[in-house]
Amino acid sequence: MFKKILIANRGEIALRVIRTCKEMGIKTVAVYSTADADSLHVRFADEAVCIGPAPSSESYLKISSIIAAAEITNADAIHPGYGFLSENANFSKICEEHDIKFIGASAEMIDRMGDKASAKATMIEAGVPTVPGSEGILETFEETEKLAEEIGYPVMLKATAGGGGKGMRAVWAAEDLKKAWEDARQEAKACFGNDGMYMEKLIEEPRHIEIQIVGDSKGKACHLSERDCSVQRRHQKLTEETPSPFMTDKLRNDMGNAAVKAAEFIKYEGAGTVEFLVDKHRNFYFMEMNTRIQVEHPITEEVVNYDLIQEQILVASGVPISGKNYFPELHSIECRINAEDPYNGFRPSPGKITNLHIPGGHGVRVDTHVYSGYMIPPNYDSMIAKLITTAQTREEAINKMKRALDEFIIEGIKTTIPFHRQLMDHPDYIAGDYTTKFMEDFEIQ
Ligand code: MV4
Repeated sequence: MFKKILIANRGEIALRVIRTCKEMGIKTVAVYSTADADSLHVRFADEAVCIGPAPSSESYLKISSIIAAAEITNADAIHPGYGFLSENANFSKICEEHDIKFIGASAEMIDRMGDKASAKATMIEAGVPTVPGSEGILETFEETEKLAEEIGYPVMLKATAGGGGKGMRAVWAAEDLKKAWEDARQEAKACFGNDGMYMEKLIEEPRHIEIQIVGDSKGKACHLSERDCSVQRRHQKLTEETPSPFMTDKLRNDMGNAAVKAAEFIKYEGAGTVEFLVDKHRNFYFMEMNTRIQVEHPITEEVVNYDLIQEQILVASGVPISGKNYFPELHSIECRINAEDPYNGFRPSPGKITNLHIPGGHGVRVDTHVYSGYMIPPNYDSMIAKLITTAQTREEAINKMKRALDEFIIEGIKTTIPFHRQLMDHPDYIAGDYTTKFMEDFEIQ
């Protein structure tokens, strides 16, 4: 087992990893930028190393500084959290070259799943349902035009180096294809330096339902059921829940088994998430595979009573998984509390938290790194807390979420609390009747 783990991240996920390490008797090393000198992950880690100034590119993304911190503290593993270097194949490779265990996917796996067209080709080989479309990258516009006619409009053009909606265009009619093709390639080139595009039949008003999986070093994988992440604004998840209100036992088994088949086919090691698009007929199609722990992992932990960070560390140290699958015994909802103003286009609202009261009570979990007097730096992601409520039924979990949101006091900055509070009163949300289109029609009062 590892003696000392360096957490190459900040904020709530750094605290989350430190907590589990302490419970496992593993020493921890925090890395921090000068903007995070007063952060709680610095305070609660056994050791802390300043790795540079505020800008991420000079600190949390600076591979040489992080490796140096691991060397001088003699850390035998690095947990990357999510975001930052968590899906950076080069970082995974450099850790391996320095004999530091990267608690995440191998460089080869990150590359294979990071390239969306190659991920899709892999899933087709594995026999996982995928959206009908091109076999790999589209070489010319003529080929694209011909294939769109064969598939039938509407179609979706997607960047192979993309993800999270960048370099993606929905095309509803033939006359719009040329411009969409050029715009998407230009955007992909600008964002990823790779304008490789592929095409799929457009799935109208899909749900985003993802399956948590864990694979071990013996080639075995299991699933821990689903998370419904359909409530998103500009590809930013706002709230997630498990079980999905759209799920049936059959669909859960079919999706869970497909995700396990995918993980075992690629011999996936560690915690991962297989994202699916689900249409209104409950057909599901592979969308993407994430090779990291996700922001929303706590709702899964709450309903199957399982520490996913501990599992990541155990699997990385070679401990085999039990192999059984996990099914929700409860209902859990997560609301992402961001330092953003929902009444002004969700624009960031950094600054000092002058007063803070964190909700509690039965079935309430708050994963956060903020404290009263904390200065939210403008350099990083705007999420400051995750409010998670868990109960026997969805109705009770929603009720508990309303009570907890009303109790959550954060003064000195704007937050998305008012948005979440209104969401919990929205009839379509309460009915579980929402897709990825939901936020397009949501008007905050
Ligand atoms: C799609 C789709 C409809 N049809 N693919 C969005 C980002 C990336 N995860 C893929 N996405 C989509 N791919 C086909 N063939 C609709 C989306 C989509 C979406 C998917 C999940 C969650 C939110 C979304 C918001 C807009 C579009």
